[in-house]
Amino acid sequence: MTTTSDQSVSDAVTAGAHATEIARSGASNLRGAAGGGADPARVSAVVGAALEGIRAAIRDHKVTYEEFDAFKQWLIAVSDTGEWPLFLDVYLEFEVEKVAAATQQGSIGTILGPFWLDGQAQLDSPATLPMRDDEPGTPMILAGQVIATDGTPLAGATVDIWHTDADGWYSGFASKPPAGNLRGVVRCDDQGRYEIHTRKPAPYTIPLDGPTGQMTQAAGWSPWRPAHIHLLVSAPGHRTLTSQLFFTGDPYLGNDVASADKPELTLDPQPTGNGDQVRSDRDFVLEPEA
Ligand code: MBD
Ligand code: FE
Repeated sequence: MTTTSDQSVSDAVTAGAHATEIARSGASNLRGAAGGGADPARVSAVVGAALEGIRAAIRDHKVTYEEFDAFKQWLIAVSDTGEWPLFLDVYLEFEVEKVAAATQQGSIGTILGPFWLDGQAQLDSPATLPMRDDEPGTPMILAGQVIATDGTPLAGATVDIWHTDADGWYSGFASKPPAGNLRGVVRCDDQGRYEIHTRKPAPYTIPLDGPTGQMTQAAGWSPWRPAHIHLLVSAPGHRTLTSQLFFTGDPYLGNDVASADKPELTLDPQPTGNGDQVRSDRDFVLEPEA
């Protein structure tokens, strides 16, 4: 893992290097092992279409040599900063997810993104995520049940959850939160029920000091994602659901830089009467493995 003590290293480089290290092994891509095969017709069709898209942009917009050189330098910077996982997950993953979702049953999901980490705290429901003594933000309970498409409660289900703190930082990728903060793998009870105590996350901006953020701002696009909770919901013999949950009233809903928010994934947490604590209930439906 990249050191976070060197303050001269930007958050973009710190996050990028770590995300690249994970993506290199393929471990972050839980939906598809072993990538595209070597079928020449498919390579020609897909790569050809992608290249033609770029050539069309050059023709249609009369791209100059200065712009071509700037493009080269930008691509090199994406590599140098380790931002390929960030760039690809922000600007392309949602289309891949749509393709995958077209043949999936059960709860609607969305993209994984670049910030999942393996090996986090294993907790039994009801569980409190690892957090600092003075963890800022609104205390929040997320609870529900994991069931199969035929309605059977799924004993042995787990909910792998990760999200930013109330300042918008991910542990493991930003220097502020300690390792493992607001991440955990929660084992459901024998009825597939889970209850997770955490803090409400904040909206997130992609790093503005790296090439992905600079491109975004150069185009005048918003670099923000609405506040969200990432989830991987699993049960033996069932397809893992990759999802995220958002919050009603979030100013960035419908304008997510990663195009990953969906109306079906919006929570409306309600006060529990216990201080400023809020709660949302959400069930997940998993389809049997093919
Ligand atoms: C994120 O937090 C995220 O979830 C995605 C998909 C892309 C960039 C940052
Ligand atoms: Fe995220």
